[in-house]
Amino acid sequence: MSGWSAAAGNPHKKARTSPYPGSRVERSHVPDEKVSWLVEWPEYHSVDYTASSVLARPRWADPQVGESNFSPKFNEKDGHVDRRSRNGLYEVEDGRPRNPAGRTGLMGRGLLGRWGPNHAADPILTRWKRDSRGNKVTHPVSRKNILQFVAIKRRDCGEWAIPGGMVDPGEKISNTLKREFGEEVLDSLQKSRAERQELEEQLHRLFSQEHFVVYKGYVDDPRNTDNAWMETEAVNYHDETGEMTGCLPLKAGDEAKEVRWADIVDTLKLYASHSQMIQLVAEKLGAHWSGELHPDYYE
Ligand code: RP5
Repeated sequence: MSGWSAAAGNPHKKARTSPYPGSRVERSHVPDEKVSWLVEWPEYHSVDYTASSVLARPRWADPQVGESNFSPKFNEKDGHVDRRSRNGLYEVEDGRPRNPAGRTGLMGRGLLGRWGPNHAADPILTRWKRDSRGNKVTHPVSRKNILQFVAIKRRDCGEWAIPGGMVDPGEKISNTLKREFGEEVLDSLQKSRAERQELEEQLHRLFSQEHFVVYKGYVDDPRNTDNAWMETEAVNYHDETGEMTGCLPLKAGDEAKEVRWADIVDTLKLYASHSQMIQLVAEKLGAHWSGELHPDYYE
């Protein structure tokens, strides 16, 4: 399984952007060649920032390192909190885990609750794009069929994204995938008990069909810091005939501004490293991904 990988000479980028999301905090500048911790950089100084919403200790956040009642077991399953990384063992320096993808210009946790990996799950629901007669639409250049996936416009940054979310402590990933999809894409939390039950049955049918794990590991997320980072498991559920998804009542939930079926093309600009995950799905299903259109096509 490929995907984002620092080793492949692809240093994280979004994890070095400023200002830090939801703040005016500027990260210190980290050039590409100094991202890796293996490159010595004695003058490296990163800005220390943890958002007040995290310091207020909601149930999903750890205490500060050094607090007397906090002795996390890094690289282990720590009670219900999974502090293992999908990218292998990570270093811990002065009690703080070190981002396996390298420097970010910011230490502390920013907006992330956990020191070390913060685990998420990303459901990628796909179907073939069809014309009004129900025939699959082919891209004029690549001659391959065009796929669509369910995308949300995130409320926090306005970027289009896969409707993923955080894994609750002790929660099974299969449950997170279904729960997040229901909340973000079908607005399940606002439905009546009867409507919710109907949606759950529909979701159960969709999510229990054959699926494939697209990617597991580090996400180049703009919220990452030197000591806290996002990891995900992205799973593709594909509706080959389009029958199961035809009457899916899409409605944006709390954390989304909009929801829609988006055509999969290489020009998609998506949140974090979501385009790489979507590309893997397109490749796996033999669908269209890239193909420059001749300018005449638009005339
Ligand atoms: C990304 O953040 C993951 O790939 C997932 O889509 C998302 C989870 O965070 P929230 O949407 O819960 O903020 O890194």
